[in-house]
Amino acid sequence: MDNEKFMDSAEKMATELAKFTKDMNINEEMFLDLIEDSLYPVEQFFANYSCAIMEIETKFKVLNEQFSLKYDGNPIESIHSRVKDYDSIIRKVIRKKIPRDLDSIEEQINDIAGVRVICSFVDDIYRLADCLLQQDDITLIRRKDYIKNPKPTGYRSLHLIVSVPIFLENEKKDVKVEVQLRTIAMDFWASLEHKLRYKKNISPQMLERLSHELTDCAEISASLDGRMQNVRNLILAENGKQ
Ligand code: 0O2
Repeated sequence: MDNEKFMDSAEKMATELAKFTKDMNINEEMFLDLIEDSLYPVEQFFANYSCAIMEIETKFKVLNEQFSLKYDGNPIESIHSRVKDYDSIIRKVIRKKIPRDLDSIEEQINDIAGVRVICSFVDDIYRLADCLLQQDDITLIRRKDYIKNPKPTGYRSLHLIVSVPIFLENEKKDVKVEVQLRTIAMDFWASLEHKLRYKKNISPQMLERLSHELTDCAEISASLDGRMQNVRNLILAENGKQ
């Protein structure tokens, strides 16, 4: 938007605001307070998920540290977290016909907080998942093993929906987090497939061909993971002999 258009719409908004506050018989200060009050529950809603992410990230960082002492190597390559943005939440609310209130959204959408843990080896995924789930403040809500049962696309990852308590000023609140654990190879595949899926102007025939190609790549990538795991097992066995 160029400067002139921006000034124009800012002026229009100011006029609308003046009219609104006059009609409502409130001053602009009161109007801003009103906005702030109504935004507070939404801000708190998102803040809860950010806090839950911090809790889960810390748990994985602690496990990573401890594993590195015990097994001489870090099982976690990287951790990526995000709170689902407002637009994506609204799109999911519409798609799944979820009532448009915060309680229903909190109850019915499981992936507002997401933590993705990238590991070097498949074994580490299961070991980390077990360690997380045995912690007494973690409740498992749902587990989907797309490594043992890959999606038809070829997608592989271990998905856990967990609930973790966060401690606020005057209350303890259980918050849901989706944890996705995958290897570097699985992550490489998923990231490229995700990007290609949203490419426009691809003919249906080409789309069909590409999806076969991608499923094929997922098989190759899984076989690479298997071989790397074997190499690691052989090294560990050799070290055990010494
Ligand atoms: P984003 O942007 O990654 O968040 P639900 O989420 O419960 O409504 P469902 O089907 O039970 O739906 O969830 P599922 O399939 O267990 O997990 C969904 C998430 O897994 C997706 O989130 C992706 O992150 C990932 N995923 C699942 N299948 C694929 C796939 O074929 N390719 C890729 N690249 N990722 C996949 P979102 O919400 O789609 O997106």
